[in-house]
Amino acid sequence: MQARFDATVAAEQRIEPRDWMPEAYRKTLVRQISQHAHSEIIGMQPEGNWITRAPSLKRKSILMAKVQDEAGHGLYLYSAAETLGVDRQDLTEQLLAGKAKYSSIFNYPTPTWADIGAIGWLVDGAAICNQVPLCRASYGPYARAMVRVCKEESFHQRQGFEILYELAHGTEAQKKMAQEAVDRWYWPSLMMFGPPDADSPNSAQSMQWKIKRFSNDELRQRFVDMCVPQVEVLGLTLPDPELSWNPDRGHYDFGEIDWTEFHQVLKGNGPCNAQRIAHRRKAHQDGDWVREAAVAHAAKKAARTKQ
Ligand code: FAQ
Repeated sequence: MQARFDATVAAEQRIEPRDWMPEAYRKTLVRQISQHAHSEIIGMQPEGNWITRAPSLKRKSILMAKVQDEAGHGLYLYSAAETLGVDRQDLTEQLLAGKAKYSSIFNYPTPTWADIGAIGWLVDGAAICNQVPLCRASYGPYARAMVRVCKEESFHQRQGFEILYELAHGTEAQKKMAQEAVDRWYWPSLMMFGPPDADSPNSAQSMQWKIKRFSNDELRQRFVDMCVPQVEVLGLTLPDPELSWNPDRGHYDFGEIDWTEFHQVLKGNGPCNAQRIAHRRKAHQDGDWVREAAVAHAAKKAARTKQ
C-alpha cells in the first residue's frame, strides 16, 4: 500500500479520498486544509467591517461579493477536509475554543477604506502566490478546490489594486491614506508565507509528499519580486529601506521580518485575535436557530418520504 502511494505521488498523480494514505499524510492535510478553511472564514471579518461604509454602491456590491466568495472558499475547504474523515462540527468547535490556528494576517485592524485596497492587493496577492502551486497538490479534493479559489482570488487582487490606484491618484489626503494602509499591511503579508525555511517544521515532509511545491521562503521571495513593479505603477512605496535589486540572485533583497511579532500573533496576542474569535462565537450562536431549523426540516422531510 505504501509503495502504491509513493508511486502515485512520484508519478504526479492524485491521491483520492478512498485511496490508502499514510496516517501522517492524512493528519497533515487535515491540519493545513482546516487552518486554511478557518482563515477564509475569519478572513471575512476585517473586510466585512467596511461593507456598510463602502464609499459607493458599486464598491459596496463588489465588497459584498468578495466577502461572500471568502465564505464560499471556507465551506469548500471544510468539505475537502471532510473527505479525510473529520467532522466539520469538530473543526468549528476547535476554532471557537481558540484551539485552531488560522492565518496571522486576519488579526490586524482595518481602520480606513484604503485598508480594503491593501488587503485585496497584498493579502489576496500573497494568497495567490501561495495557492497557485497548491492547485498541483497531491491530494485531489484540495488541489481541485484551489483551482476555483485561485480564480476568484485573482479578481479580488485586482479589485484591491484598483482601489489603491484610485486613492493614490486622488487628493493628497487620499494618497496618504493609501500609503499608510500599504505601510500597515506589507510586513504582515510577508508573514503569511510562514516561518523561515530553517524554522518550518512541516515543510520538508509536505514537499516530499508534494502537498507543498515550494518552500515558505521561495514563495515569499516570489511575492516581494511581484510587489515591487506593482507598487511603482500605484505610485506608492513599500515600507522597507533595505529593498534593492540583487543582479547576482536575480531577485530583490529585502529587510529582516519581525518574527517576534509573528509569534506573538500566533500565540493570540495580535491586535485583533480576541475580537475575531469573540465575533465568530457570537455569529455561531446567532446561527443556532438556522441549524435547528435545518435539522427539523430534514427530519420532517425524511418522515414524509417514509410514509
Ligand atoms: N499564520 O511548518 P510551517 C486566505 C503555522 S489566505 C498562522 O511552515 P506549513 C485568503 C503553521 O500552521 C491565508 N499560522 O507550516 C483570503 C504551523 O503550525 P502547526 C490562508 C501560521 O503548514 C484573502 C507552524 O506555523 N492560506 O485565507 C502561519 O508547512 C483575503 C509552522 O509553520 C493558507 O492557509 C501564518 N501566517 O506552512 C481570505 C494556505 N504560517 O499546524 C480573506 C495554505 C505558519 O504545526 C481575505 N497553507 N503558521 O501548529 C499553507 O500553504 C501552509 O499551511 C503555510 C504554512 C505556508 C501557511
